[in-house]
Amino acid sequence: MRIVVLTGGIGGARFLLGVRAYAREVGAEVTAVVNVGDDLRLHGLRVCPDLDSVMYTLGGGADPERGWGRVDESWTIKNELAAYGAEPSWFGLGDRDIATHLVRTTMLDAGYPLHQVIEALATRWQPGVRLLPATDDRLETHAVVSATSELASPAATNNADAADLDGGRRAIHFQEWWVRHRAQLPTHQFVFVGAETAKPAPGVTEAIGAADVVLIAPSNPVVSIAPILAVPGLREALTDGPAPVVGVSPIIGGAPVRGMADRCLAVLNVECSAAGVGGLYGSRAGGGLLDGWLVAEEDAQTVVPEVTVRAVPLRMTDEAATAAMVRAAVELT
Ligand code: FO1
Repeated sequence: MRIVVLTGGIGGARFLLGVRAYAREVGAEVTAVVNVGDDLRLHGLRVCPDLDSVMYTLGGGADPERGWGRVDESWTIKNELAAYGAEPSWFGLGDRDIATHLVRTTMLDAGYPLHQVIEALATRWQPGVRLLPATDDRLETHAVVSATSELASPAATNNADAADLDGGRRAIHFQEWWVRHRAQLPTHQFVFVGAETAKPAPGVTEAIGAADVVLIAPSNPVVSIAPILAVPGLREALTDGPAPVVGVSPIIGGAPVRGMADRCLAVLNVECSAAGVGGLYGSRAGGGLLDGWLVAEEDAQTVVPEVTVRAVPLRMTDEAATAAMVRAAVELT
């Protein structure tokens, strides 16, 4: 059996622990197609938070409390940068983590495409699943916010990409919106810069075409899954492909399992509920994505037109509980 998982964020990385455990039970192969919209260049380094979260989590090197970055981390370089007054001070890279960014940036600057760089990094971490970035090309999630005085100038944030737009609006990088402003700014929309010309990374559409089932992890639908689907050809590979597509709800009882999906859904005027997110993805029969939608027992009444909905325990308390969710998702089709 071949399983493809669309994933991003820390919840997505933890879901993959269950996918890998289930795959080992049944002898399946897993390909994870990972969001790159959170990626950024910082202090000259290319940082890929979602790819690294998956790699460290599956490789046993993630910090269990923070969910991002390395366990047993030290912060000497961060403190040294702060002593120079180097911005941004609101986004910290740990010393161990920086080694990953150094190797990655060196390889990218030498001309290797991102998917080959990830393959090389994964030889150390042995994640047990094939990791593919959604695209090798630049695709960055930006938030279009009201240009209030809370926003420092682009120079002060070291965000050369922050763009002043018409009508007193400004587009800021996702990480500035998420980490610096904790998703609290008045926000009009998200844009996926570079998406129009991005191509799926080699292997992505092929993996989807050869899959027996495609799972959408319980990741943030707006800033983790939507940037993947924004890569031209990727959504079509899912909607036109032979494999059933089953999503797992990131919302339980009207609240995100973790993170700030509620703030992101509000920007799109989508209700923060299992039904709201299921409706956002939509049914494959109706031109959307889903054949099946796995929700929590609390949300057993959820209806998504033309989608098979099933309710099971949906908390990823440990690997066995998560593997049971994955089994339910696979068996839903
Ligand atoms: N999240 C924070 O809240 N503060 C940070 O300083 C921070 C640094 C950071 C460095 C590397 C990395 O891979 C992730 C990092 N994150 C940090 C997490 C990240 O901002 C988000 O949680 C993800 O992008 C959302 O999936």
